[in-house]
Amino acid sequence: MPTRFELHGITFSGPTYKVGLMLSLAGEAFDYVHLDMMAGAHKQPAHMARQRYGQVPLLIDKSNGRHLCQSAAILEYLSDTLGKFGGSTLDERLQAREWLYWDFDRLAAPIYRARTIKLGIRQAPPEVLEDCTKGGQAALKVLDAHLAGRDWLVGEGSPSPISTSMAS
Ligand SMILES: N[C@@H](CCC(=O)N[C@@H](CS)C(=O)NCC(=O)O)C(=O)O
Repeated sequence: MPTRFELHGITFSGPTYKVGLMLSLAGEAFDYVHLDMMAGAHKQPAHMARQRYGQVPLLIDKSNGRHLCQSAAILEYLSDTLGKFGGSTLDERLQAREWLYWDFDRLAAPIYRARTIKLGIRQAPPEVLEDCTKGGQAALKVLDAHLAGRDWLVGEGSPSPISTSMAS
């Protein structure tokens, strides 16, 4: 059966993983296209024309030709169009958005940086690695504290289709 979505990324990319995970949890089959970033494929005109930042992930919605970038914005788009994980009230929706912004500000950034330094993808002095590690640990503590006694960051995890003009 033809799939609606095509995800372009690399396997060790957290943002790519986030989008693939959301598609999987939503039960949406998708095609995955590996981008050879070592060879600079992400900076080639063909990719840049569809992903203005020259990064991964890139998600193509073949049902309407949209090219989507920035993982948090993609998650919101998927939630809007698939009607899943969007929260059942405006407050839940706002809280989910808050966590998405917070994620890239406080959680993902230091953890991804520490990981690329440890993997040797990025060079940095030891104090930078230490700083990133501390930042990541502090953010994980915030997550742990919020999740104490609950299974979901927002809401109770019950199916909560949203109704927007974008929902299909
Ligand atoms: N804020 C972006 C970050 C994407 C990102 O940092 N992607 C990395 C791979 S994990 C990338 O493409 N790096 C290459 C570059 O920035 O030139 C998102 O959430 O999609």
